[in-house]
Amino acid sequence: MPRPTLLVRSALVAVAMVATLALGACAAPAQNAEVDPAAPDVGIQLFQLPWTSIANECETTLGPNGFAWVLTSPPQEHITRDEWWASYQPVSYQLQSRLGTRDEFADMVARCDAAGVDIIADAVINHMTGQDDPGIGFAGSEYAHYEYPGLYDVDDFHHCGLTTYDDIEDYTSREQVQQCELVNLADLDTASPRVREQIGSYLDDLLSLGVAGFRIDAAKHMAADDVAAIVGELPEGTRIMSEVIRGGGEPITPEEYTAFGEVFEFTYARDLTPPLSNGVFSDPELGGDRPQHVPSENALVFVDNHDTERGEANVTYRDGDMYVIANALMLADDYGTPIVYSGYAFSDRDAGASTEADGSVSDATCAEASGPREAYDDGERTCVQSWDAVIGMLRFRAAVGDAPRMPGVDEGDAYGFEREGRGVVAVNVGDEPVTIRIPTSMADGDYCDAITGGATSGDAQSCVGAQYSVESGEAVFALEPVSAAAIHVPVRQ
Ligand code: LM2
Ligand code: CA
Repeated sequence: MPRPTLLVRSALVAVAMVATLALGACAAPAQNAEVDPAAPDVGIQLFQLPWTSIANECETTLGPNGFAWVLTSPPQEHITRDEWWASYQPVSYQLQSRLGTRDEFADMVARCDAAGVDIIADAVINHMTGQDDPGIGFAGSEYAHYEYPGLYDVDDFHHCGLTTYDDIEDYTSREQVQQCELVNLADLDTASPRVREQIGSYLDDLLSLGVAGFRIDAAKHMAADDVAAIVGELPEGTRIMSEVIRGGGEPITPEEYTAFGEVFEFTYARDLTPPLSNGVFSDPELGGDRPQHVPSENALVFVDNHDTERGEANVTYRDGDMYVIANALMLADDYGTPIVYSGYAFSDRDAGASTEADGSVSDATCAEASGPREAYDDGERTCVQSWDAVIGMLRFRAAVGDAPRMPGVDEGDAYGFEREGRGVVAVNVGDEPVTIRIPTSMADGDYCDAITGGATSGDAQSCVGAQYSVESGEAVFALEPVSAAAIHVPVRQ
């Protein structure tokens, strides 16, 4: 679908070109033929952001800057509690939550679609709330186990003896992982035709509003055959993103869930981030699929998400420039489909997003943000989708397309690699400046740094931020401590 913003952008480009020529700024290297941009593929998880705010983000930031899709928080009616994780305790399949109403959800999908951005809804279908106090909840609603009596695999409820979240990782058998109650949540019997039908009509309802697909929450806790049967009834082309945490010694593997869609590849961040603290980089398996990972076409890769930023993630918004580096390396890579994460600052792991007096989550805008802050107040949005570096790396990705990732160069605490003939990325994770030279078949000449703002026009003629050169087949980057740089061939708007 053509994007309404294209015309506006071309007009801006034309103005910028005239201005640049008038100023006599250096011209782009003539040898580089322009390449057609790769189709946008990068997603953004907008954690606990209300539907009306997401709609605005699509129009102002996500569409114009080339994000392809948004992962929302769960839209289902949920228990009334302040913690963010109330969203993961649904009480019904009505689209009414503290993130917005059904009408607001529908409006968001339509407006994002018009901006060229797909909506992926987080579908909590493994369980309903385990909370049994019918006095709490949205007015006029009942708890699911009252609303849908008989949906549960009652026999499987309490025999596991697991009571805390940490216990999940201690499951040892398939039965425990898939049929036992997850942290006291009422596990649905997803093998039952009636349950499948009920879940299917919920997903159909979301599709009728125009969503492009679903994150399948807690997919690991449902047999792959059950998920396959449920999503197999959905229209062809529905995107399915299963959350299957890869665990050491776990009986359930992400590979079981790739037959019907993509999976979140948790191993990716576990490999990507340790070198950021020890400066010891080594190339992943290049030129194909990676060991210990699902095939690239099935892989969703991320630096962190709402769970890992509260747990295993080595790098989060708190790490400022190092977080930028992690995102830059991910977005420069040729493996998987990246999903960038954008949440809010917290010091209490349970703290929900800021709310209004009526309990609904407050609207927020990211129009002003351009990079990480030194410090955040609790509740402040991180706005990663608006960071210059992230937006610059989306342009880098559009420019490099499917060019292969070349062998990396390691220089002290710096590291970088070329996407053959189209772009080069370099990072310095140490506390000393480093100059790193990376062989490239890009034409000699000067290039604008995508991390610090790119070019004022689509033709890379005048740089907003830093400029780096390619000399005699080497891209040369003089990098300050904890910084990143990325250059690429010009890309058509
Ligand atoms: C997920 N993926 O598989 C979500 O990404 C994750 O955020 C969810 O956990 C989990 N699965 C269930 O959907 C979150 C949160 C938990 C929270 C649950 C349920 O990380 O801490 O558990 O949502 O709201 C909470 C309490 C826990 C309690 C449980 C049941 O933290 O102590 O268990 O509710 O009342 C006694
Ligand atoms: Ca289950």
